[in-house]
Amino acid sequence: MKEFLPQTLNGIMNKPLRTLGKKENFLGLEDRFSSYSSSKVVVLPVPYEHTVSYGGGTGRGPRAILDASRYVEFYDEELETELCTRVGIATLPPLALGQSTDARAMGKIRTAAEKLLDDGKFVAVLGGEHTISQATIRAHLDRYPDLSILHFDAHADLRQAYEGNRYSHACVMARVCEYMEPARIVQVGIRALSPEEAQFIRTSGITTLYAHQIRSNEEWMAAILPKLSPNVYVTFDVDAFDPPLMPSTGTPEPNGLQWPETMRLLRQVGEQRRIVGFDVVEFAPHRGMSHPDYTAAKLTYKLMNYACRSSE
Ligand SMILES: [Mn+2]
Repeated sequence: MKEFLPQTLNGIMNKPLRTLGKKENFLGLEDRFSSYSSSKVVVLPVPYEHTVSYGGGTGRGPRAILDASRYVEFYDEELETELCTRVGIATLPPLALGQSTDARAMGKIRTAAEKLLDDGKFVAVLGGEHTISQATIRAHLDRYPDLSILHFDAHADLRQAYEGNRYSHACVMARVCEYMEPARIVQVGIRALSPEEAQFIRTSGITTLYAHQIRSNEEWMAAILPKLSPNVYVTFDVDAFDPPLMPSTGTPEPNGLQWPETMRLLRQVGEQRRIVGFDVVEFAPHRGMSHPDYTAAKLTYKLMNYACRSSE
């Protein structure tokens, strides 16, 4: 397989990096809280949509999350902090991938994430389809060699190929397993997979908490932290959530995660490990239905809050 290699920055990102203003950026922040140089957190929108298998629309995901985010309160009552004015959150324009797909697109996404990490930023990626995570995880692994992955999803995403494409969103964790040991991956909320994927889970050393196990064991969370290394990347497919909470995704599956238990887990990980980066992917907004947009925006800000707590 042709590996996705870093690409040159020319044409992918403007230099110096342009950021979105108050009317377009995450949370609707004034310049002094959202300039690139003064911000610790950088939002990288990646509207990549190429291998839809059921419902489409993930290409519109980042814009809808940014639009909804202006209604999210700056203050987090649980952590008693106003993160955005304290550390700064810059939002980049959507990554310009042109007609690039598959390996070439992944190379560009990896390069963009590496550039932000080189600048000392905390990278928050907004998808786009899940495919993109293989590139952003790779960039973080290069920076944090002990990296482990906390993967929220309804699907195992461990197929070798789907509809003939190894870069399908249904294959993203199989691609990740080609460059890091499966034992460093913890999957949560899984409830749709093939027999081959189930067999891989039994034999590879990956940790998978199926939705039915979560529902039958109140202590399910205790199995997760021991599997995570000090530095953790969170990849969050929004279809991990229960469809009434998150209907705006291409392949909604019943029996999903609820909001309070998900926040409890993320808070624990933020307190006991260091969350070094994350992505929120597979969000596909429905016109005329706003609550999922807001939920995705709130999830993004909560992830930032829990992550920045761990870096203090
Ligand atoms: Mn999924």
